Amino acid sequence: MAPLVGLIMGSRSDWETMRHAAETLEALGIPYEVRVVSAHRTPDLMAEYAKTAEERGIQVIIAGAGGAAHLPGMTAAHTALPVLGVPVESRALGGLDSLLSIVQMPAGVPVGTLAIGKAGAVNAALLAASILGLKHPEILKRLKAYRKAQTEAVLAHPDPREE
Ligand code: RP5
Repeated sequence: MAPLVGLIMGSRSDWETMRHAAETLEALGIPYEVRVVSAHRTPDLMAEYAKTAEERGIQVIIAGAGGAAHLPGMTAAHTALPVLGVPVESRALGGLDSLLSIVQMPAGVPVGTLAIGKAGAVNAALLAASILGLKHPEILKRLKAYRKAQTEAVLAHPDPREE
């Protein structure tokens, strides 16, 4: 099936974080493509990717980046598709730099910004599923089943001391 989600990241070094988005998309049966697209190192590729995503059938873009993390915002500047930004934890500042770079978009071009690191990557995939679920009932059904299983897993093990 043609990819519905474009999963992009600024560097191969972001994969350790962004693989959690990929794994969550797979768990929900959502077709996606994955690419390294850097706002700084490959600016022309970034613009081309963002400008052509919609015509290629992509409906949501998840963009992860760290440090001076321009990728989500610059991607959003080139497309009207929803862009979900994942701040990757940086060595120097623990990802606070990434978070502020992504979340503090000036009015006019939004990026839906998630938490720093793994939680943000997982939640970006879940939020993408919610968005896609508006017109893909089978994805909404799988998202509801995922949430139900999560709830049941917590309720089944109420004692934190048990193995
Ligand atoms: C950003 O610079 C990337 O998103 C990455 O998080 C960070 C560091 O990249 P590398 O130097 O590890 O390639 O563009």
